[in-house]
Amino acid sequence: MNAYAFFTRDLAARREAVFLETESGRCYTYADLDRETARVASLLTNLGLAKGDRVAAQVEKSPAALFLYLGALRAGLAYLPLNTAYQRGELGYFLKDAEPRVVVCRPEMLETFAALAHESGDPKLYTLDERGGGSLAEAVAAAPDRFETVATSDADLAVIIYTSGTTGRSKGAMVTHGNIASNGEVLRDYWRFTERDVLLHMLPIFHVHGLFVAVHPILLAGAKLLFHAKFDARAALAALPRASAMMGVPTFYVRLLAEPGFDRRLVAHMRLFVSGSAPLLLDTFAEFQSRTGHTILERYGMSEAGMITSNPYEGERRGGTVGFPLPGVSVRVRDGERECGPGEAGGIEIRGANVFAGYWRMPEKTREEFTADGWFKTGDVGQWSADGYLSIVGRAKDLIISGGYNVYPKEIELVIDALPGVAESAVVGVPHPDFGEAVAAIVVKTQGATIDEAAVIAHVKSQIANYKVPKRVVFVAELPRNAMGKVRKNVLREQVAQRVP
Ligand code: MLC
Ligand code: AMP
Repeated sequence: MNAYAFFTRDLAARREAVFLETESGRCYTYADLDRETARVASLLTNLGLAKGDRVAAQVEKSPAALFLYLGALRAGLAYLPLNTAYQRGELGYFLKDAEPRVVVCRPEMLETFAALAHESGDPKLYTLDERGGGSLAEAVAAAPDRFETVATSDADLAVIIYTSGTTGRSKGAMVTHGNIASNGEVLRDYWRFTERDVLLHMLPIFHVHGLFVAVHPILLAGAKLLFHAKFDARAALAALPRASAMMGVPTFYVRLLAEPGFDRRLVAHMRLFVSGSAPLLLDTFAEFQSRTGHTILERYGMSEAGMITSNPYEGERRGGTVGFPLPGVSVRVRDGERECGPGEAGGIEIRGANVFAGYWRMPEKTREEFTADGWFKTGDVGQWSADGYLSIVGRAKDLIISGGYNVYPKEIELVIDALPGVAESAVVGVPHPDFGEAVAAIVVKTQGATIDEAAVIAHVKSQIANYKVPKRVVFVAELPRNAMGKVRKNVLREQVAQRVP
């Protein structure tokens, strides 16, 4: 079934209910949702796009941006959300790889996309600004507001999400209608969303946390979103009295706790706080509990699989763990071919209707990431407790998670190494009070080179997304290596940790 049709199957009964309210108080009902997504779907279909064709968007968060996603879903097209921090080089790769037929961008990026379009199959370009204006808005406004939702099967492609790779090359995770429909329903039930809920939505909508987890259960429940363009602790304090639930990355909770006004009284009426995308530190978990009386519910997920495990709604929410496998999701922890017992660390492998269909145009890579018996290897290292709670104790993949965004060291190292005066570099993640982990670079200069920290930072900043830019650059005479010649990143991490931030 088409996931949009599934999410909105009870829409007729709640047309006048509010689906989304913006920061400025503008409300969109479920009837508006129906009309706006119909317009988007009509426009895209009338352009000649058909099932499986890609629609890419690099736009600011706005109701129109959300309707673009849901309209594409409704038309059976594959939506390709792009982080607004991505720069030209990153975007060029995604467009070439995914070959979208339509690209929607911010007005100020039109020239960049026009230049890239020539090398990537000449997609039709539209603009959309943060207020919902632009050429897309004009075209959508003129399109018919009725649309018969395109029938799709569970296996049909709904979204492609690019995740960085260990080699520096990004992979497009192919997420299907069946994946998002099943995961959305499981989360609505597990976290008990009903039409009485109001979710404070401050996450970006170009990754699965803000786009799927914080939207699909709301649609299914007929609940309401308080839809803010971005996270801001003060704005959250002002909005929380009207909310019943909130979702965020750990940095949101760290920043809320830094606000003196964030106390028990302000959130006494709240039903649920959910954290994910990165590890929630035990300190944050405990401080939140003592300050507010609420226990944050931590869950674990990834682009390739939506949500995988969750702490319970009722029962003990245990800090430092990500809870139990969600209904319909199988999780095993293995050391090689052997299943690990409680207390033993191993690779987390998963199976279920939530698991994606593979990497876009990378059959080899897809095969490598699945076991012979069909389980997806997450690349995370986990451990069971005796009573069945899963903890994430490490990552097999060489990944840094900063403020909930993933950064692969290899990608940054390649950029730094290209700078004249750099002989080689190593990038590691180090503890950071706000972002959990921060990117740090260790650089070896070529003989006689005069580059400094500012030069390296400026160079990286000019090439790739800002959250990937090292917060600190340290110069060393040589990189520590093991007997195999591999850089000993653990050693570097310890050496650099004291010097950040
Ligand atoms: C911003 N900056 C960051 C950063 N975010 N640096 C490191 N890590 C980050 N996450 C830097 C910018 O480069 C900029 O630097 C400066 O901070 C200010 O930028 P900003 O945009 O004003 O920052 P701010 O609004 O404070 O953003 C911080 C944040 C944001 C935590 C609110 O990063 C955020 O919304 N993160 C959520 C990420 C997310 O949704 N992840 C879900 C992935 S899905 P300069 O030098 O340029 O000024 C997933 C699966 C799952 O993981 O399980 O959910
Ligand atoms: P992404 O590829 O952006 O979807 O990020 C997915 C990765 O985020 C997972 O593979 C984990 O490494 C990490 N992650 C998500 N949730 C948690 C969590 N609660 N605790 C620790 N790591 C998490």
